[in-house]
Amino acid sequence: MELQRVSNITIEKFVCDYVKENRPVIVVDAIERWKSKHVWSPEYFSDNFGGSPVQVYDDLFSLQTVTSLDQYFDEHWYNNGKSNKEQIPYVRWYAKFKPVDFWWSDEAFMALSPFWSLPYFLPASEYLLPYCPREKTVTPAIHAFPGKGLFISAAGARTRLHKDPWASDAILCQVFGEKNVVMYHPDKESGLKAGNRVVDIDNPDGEVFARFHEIEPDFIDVLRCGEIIYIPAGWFHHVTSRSNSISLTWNFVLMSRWASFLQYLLTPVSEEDRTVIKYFASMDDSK
Ligand SMILES: O=C(O)CCC(=O)C(=O)O
Repeated sequence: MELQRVSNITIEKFVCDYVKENRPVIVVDAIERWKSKHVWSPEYFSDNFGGSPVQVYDDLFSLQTVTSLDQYFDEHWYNNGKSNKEQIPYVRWYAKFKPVDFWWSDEAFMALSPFWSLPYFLPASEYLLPYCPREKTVTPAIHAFPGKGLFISAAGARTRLHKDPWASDAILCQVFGEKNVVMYHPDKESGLKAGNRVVDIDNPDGEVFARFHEIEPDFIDVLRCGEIIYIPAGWFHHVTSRSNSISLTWNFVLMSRWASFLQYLLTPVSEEDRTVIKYFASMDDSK
């Protein structure tokens, strides 16, 4: 089943029909309002950030190495699938989300900030993560958000099935290329997870995930260039780059989601996740 696609949706309707209902959706007409097509290209990225060190991951969230963006482009992007690697590396170039020095993408985000803005259907205020009370406003184009990053991937690179941390929702803006997206409702977690392992849907281990073949995805779709997908908390998603691809992404928790966020905080939260939550729990304009 394909995801619902909407356009010209008000913030109120988006929050009421999708955030509160925990329902994924694709918004087709937000990126076109940015009027900044020229910056979302490998040429622009190479000219402006080619020498920058970027974080290169495996097909989940294990950091493999740090290289320059141009080196990633040369080895994987312009190689047209000639790389023999079974697993195509993936640049997840995150902005700072915890208080440690690292090769974050904050400078690149600062340079890109004139060219995009908070998508028109998202609230500018009343967030728990990053903390933003009613009298202030926040935008991922400028401010820190958990999981905010530039995702740069060669054709075939994938992000294996997972659900996002911090009981947070995610936004994925497809600014270059296309991605296949497969999604499973949070209720299906028991058949998709075994301990800390999540099934690899492209290559399921039948012994560990014995019930997996009985579980149907709720959505299978293609996220096209110019589209934005909203991934609500708890939804499992598996994303594969159909072509070379650039996406902008970030996570958030709206105040309207306080009950599920509180419930999550009452579960055993890992030290790593706790550090991130603490980092975003106060609104500090220097971030
Ligand atoms: O685009 C991808 O490869 C994965 C995106 C994702 O998992 C997310 O936004 O949470």
